Amino acid sequence: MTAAESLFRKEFGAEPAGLWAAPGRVNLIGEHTDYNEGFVLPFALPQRTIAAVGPAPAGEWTVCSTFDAQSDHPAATLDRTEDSSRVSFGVTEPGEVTGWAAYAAGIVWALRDAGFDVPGARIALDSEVPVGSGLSSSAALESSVLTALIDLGGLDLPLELRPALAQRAENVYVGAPTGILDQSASIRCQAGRALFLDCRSYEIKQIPFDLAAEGLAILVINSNAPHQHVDGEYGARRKSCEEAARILGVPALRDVPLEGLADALAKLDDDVMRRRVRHIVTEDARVLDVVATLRGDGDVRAIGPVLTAGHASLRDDFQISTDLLDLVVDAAVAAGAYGARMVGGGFGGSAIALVDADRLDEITAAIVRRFTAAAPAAPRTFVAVPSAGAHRLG
Ligand code: GAF
Repeated sequence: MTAAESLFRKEFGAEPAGLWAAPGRVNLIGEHTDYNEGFVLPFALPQRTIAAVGPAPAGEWTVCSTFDAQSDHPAATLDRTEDSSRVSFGVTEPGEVTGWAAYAAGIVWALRDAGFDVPGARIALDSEVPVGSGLSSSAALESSVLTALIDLGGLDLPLELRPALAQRAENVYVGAPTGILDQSASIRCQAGRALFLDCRSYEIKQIPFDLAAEGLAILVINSNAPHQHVDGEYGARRKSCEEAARILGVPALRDVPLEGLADALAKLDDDVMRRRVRHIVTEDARVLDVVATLRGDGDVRAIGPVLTAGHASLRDDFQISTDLLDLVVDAAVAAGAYGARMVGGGFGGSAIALVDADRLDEITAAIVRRFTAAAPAAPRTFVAVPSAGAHRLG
């Protein structure tokens, strides 16, 4: 029995009507390009949030979880604890429910705001996605609740429209100005594939991504430094990109082609803004480059240097890496990884490394050695296997 199911029984003294799961994600390449209407290439993790859900009277929702509720900003500091915490709410407006429960209340709000008759529900949540690790624990929570409420209420919301609704919950209800990457990954990814998403049209292509068949693996290294958007750095990056697009006279930075980069940079006075633009324009090109390699007949290992170049761009131009993430990337490449980069929003969280499967232990040990010489605790590491998006378990 899952922890979510046991929690449901304990809290509500009944059996849930069903179980729904939604995964965290790794973004192979395409960081901060989502809110610039560009390209991303995530895949879903086997780690997921599980929601055990049962009916409740109309207009009543109760959520309980194995998360710790003491948090000003749940995305940053949500954590697993022994104790559950429980929050009940009726029809609310953005901001009324805070802490981790805001993600669930935000989904109820966004569904209702879109005109859906959302069924009352009791929801017990447990998550395997490491929190604050840049692996999208908040989107996993949102997507598990969204999928459960849609199924429970028989709501007619096609898969392709779900990520934008979950993003709205996060932007408007929770108040985090994030893009659509994480919710798209959690909802639309498929096992054995990476999701190539155009963040303007929401058009997707499922790209076969079977690394094991190539003798390769993606190692995830969690730096244990919770990534945080609280200090406004994420919002500041977003503003700078939007301001640059306005000055350049384009709808979004996605509209600056790589060949037009030098001209665009020449039109910007501010050095910081030039760096932000250079990252976004080159990052979109890197996504297309990696997709072309994965879809071609060539060697998948060729994506390695593109990943490492993406890290350099996040470090030097977008300026969102940390010393520990830089150290992880350097150590991985020095130990023989084909490429490595930090993933997610930045300022902490995780990095990934593309390695030969038969050198996994050796390369992991080398990274851990370098890391522990510089940090108080060892990083948490695991191999990321491209897994399924949100679905009903039973
Ligand atoms: C965070 C955000 F939630 C995403 O929308 C995306 O911008 C990502 O940072 C950076 O690529 O995960």
